[in-house]
Amino acid sequence: MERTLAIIKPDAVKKRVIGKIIQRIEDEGFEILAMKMLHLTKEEAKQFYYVHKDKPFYESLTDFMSSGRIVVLLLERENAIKHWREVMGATDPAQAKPGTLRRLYGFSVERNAVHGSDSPQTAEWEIQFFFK
Ligand code: DAT
Ligand code: MG
Repeated sequence: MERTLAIIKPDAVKKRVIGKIIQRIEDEGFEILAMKMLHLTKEEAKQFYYVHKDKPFYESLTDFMSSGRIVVLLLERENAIKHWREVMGATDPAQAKPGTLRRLYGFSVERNAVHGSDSPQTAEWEIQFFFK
């Protein structure tokens, strides 16, 4: 069993697809171990995305991530990290495979509906960030 961190981003919350995304999470065999809704401050968004601090999209991304409520979920499943990234699809919704969450609900490479950890180390850090 492996754990990963998922986020339903502000665009998906505004679009009222929280329920559809959570249904998909359960249908894909994930156990939801913890879940909460919160509104990140700009500072918190900057901390969470610190790895991207030198990227040109850092300011815009952290503005977006602090622009509204999000839902954070601690998920468990076999191969959770890789499987959740497959269910999300590619970062850019236009490149994501049909049926993936980003293809279904994402709007742009920045407003792409959902987040998922990308490695066991990142997952551990991100889970600690939200669920101490
Ligand atoms: P992922 O979320 O697929 O792990 P990432 O870690 O490379 O992608 O980037 C984190 C987030 O930053 C991504 O979900 C959306 C935003 N982002 C990435 N590349 C971007 C770009 N070229 N322009 C604008 N936002 C971008
Ligand atoms: Mg990433």
